[in-house]
Amino acid sequence: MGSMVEIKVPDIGDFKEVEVIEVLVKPGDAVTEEQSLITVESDKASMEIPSSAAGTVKEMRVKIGDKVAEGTLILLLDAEGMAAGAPAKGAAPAPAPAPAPAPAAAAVAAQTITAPPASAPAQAVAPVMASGDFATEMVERPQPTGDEGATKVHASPSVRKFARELGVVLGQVRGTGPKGRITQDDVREFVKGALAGGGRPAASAVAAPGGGLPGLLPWPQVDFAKFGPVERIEMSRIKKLSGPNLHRNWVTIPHVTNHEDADVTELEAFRVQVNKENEKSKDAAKLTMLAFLIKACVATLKKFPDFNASIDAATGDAIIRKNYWHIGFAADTPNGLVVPVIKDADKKGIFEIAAETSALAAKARDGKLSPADMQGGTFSISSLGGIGGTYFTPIINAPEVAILGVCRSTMKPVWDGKQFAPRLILPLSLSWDHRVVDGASAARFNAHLAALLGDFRRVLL
Ligand code: CAO
Repeated sequence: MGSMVEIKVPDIGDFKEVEVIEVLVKPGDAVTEEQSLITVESDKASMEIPSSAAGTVKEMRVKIGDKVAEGTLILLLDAEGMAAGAPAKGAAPAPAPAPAPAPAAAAVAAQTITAPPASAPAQAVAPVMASGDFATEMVERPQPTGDEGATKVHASPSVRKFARELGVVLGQVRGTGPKGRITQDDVREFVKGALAGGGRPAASAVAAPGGGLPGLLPWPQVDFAKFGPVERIEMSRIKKLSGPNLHRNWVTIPHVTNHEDADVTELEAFRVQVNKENEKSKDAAKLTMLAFLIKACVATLKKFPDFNASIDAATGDAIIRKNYWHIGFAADTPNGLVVPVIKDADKKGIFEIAAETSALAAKARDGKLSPADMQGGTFSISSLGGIGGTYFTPIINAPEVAILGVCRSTMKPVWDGKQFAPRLILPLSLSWDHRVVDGASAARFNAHLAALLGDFRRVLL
């Protein structure tokens, strides 16, 4: 048996009095911590207010159309696993008395909990995590997310997320909520209608490649079984989540990829030698090329800060440079691609980075990465060096603006001015967002990175 807690509107920044436009739960519903409870809207933005505790909704204290402000009681929650009086996560340090409790609530030990502040910036994260694992997501209207097709639509973050999960282009859905707002039921009805046929091919209902873009043909509907035996394999959860994110990034970011060769002859010899020296040591992690690459990328990003940046999603007209260097690396797992992040790579040594990448890669393969392991990246590296290949064009991991693809180093004859000498050449491929950087800076970035890898002492300069 839990205790009764009050969930209130947290500090919502500049929004003094906002209207409740959606109530996402009802009495009797079980809610998890951080699950969205209501959507509020000002004249500029809509925002979901999450729960700061898990439990069962006992009583709603707001309805659609109510005006709320910081401190307004949203609902009473029969919280799970909390002794009465124990502070919940996100609780105000000194619980204030519940304002005018309803008789039913007054009978129990009411406890005030303020939902976590909604001011933390919503951030798209690594592919598998993108599309809304954040409880609170600010949506400026009109918001050019690209998932609406050509039409501006009016929908809350949870409805947008729901539509994205189903691959529905919101621009094609008719909203029946207040002021034409699209509700979850509208999306559901749209999908039902599309699946039932209704004279409309299902492919036009879902965001098949090019969905919502004018002039593009619907995705071909082919009965493959007519031509031979087939097998249908459900995509893994990771693939289902990462696919739409990769698709959005590939379609919406003007990618360009610059290729470069780095001469890593000395660096590889050094790496092999250190690993040999530490062969018998239990403490020293095995040094990997990836760890050196992460360190060299941080040094290069410091010199070219626009590559360690994001477009200001709220306005679209500013670049946010990040003064921290969290480097994501693509990890291949049996279930698909994930991108764990080495936080503060600038502050870590190469042994530490090597140990951390191998621990995170192992965690990824076991499917045990936590959302925190994959958040906050500022730049990514996708290394296929252990597998092979020459060059490729990696897809930028939005909202980052660049990604480095690395292939397998091979011995090549390189002209040294007098003769061809055998050198170990590492192929680098940098994809970058042409809205933020340009080809000249990308070429300089690559040249600098290659120079650092060619003589790693330069990283210290
Ligand atoms: N050139 C030549 N050899 C390389 C190399 C390179 N660029 N990079 C790694 N290798 C070698 C390593 O030295 C190692 O050899 P030894 O065992 O003899 O020392 C071997 O290849 C295996 O390395 P690894 O790939 O297991 O380890 P890593 O630290 O280099 O990479 C990780 C770790 C997580 C990046 C890797 O396991 C992985 O998942 N790579 C795939 C990433 C991916 O899928 N990207 C595509 C994204 S787009 O779909």
